[in-house]
Amino acid sequence: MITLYHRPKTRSTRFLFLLEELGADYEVRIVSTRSQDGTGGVDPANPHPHGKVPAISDDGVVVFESAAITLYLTDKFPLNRIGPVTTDRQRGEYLSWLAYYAGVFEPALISKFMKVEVPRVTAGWVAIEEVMPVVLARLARGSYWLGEDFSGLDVLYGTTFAQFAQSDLMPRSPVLDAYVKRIVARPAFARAMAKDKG
Ligand SMILES: N[C@@H](CCC(=O)N[C@@H](CS)C(=O)NCC(=O)O)C(=O)O
Repeated sequence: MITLYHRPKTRSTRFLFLLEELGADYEVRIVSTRSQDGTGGVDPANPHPHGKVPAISDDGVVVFESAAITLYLTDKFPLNRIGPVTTDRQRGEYLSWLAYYAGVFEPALISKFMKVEVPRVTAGWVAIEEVMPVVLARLARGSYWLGEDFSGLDVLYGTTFAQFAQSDLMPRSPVLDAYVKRIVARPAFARAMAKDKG
């Protein structure tokens, strides 16, 4: 049985979405985390090394970090075909964009949010202004990140764009708007949102 360590309306919400997409058997354990306003605290029940969410435990096997959890879960439920398996030609693409999410995309977004200039060569990531043309070219190729098949990448990127596409962190883009519409129209997304409310 998979346990999702979760705090509503955080990065762990997207794993309600992925677990619903996968049709997985899972339980949700609500934990406290530190909040920006100084309230809250690390929950001793949470196995994440920094007391963050998300984390999952699968019969005692702990996985943390959104990209790792995505890969773990889509590998665990290969029949649902929500992530290319090791023998699939798209596997390399899948791994690359999962790592890009954690190592380039999110740092770029957070740098912009925090108004921190990205030093072009010394940082391992680039500014969001350099990321978004790559992302938009990618999304213009098909309905989802990997083409016509929904994947774990759409859980990560799709939920982030659902939150930020209308913010001043992002360029206005019909391609992005159409992508977000497709993501939030998925029945599993609606189920996840209902569960997130409790
Ligand atoms: N890189 C992590 C980020 C996780 C993260 O920062 N989660 C926030 C909630 S959205 C959190 O738990 N913050 C509380 C804290 O930092 O103690 C991931 O993608 O899984």
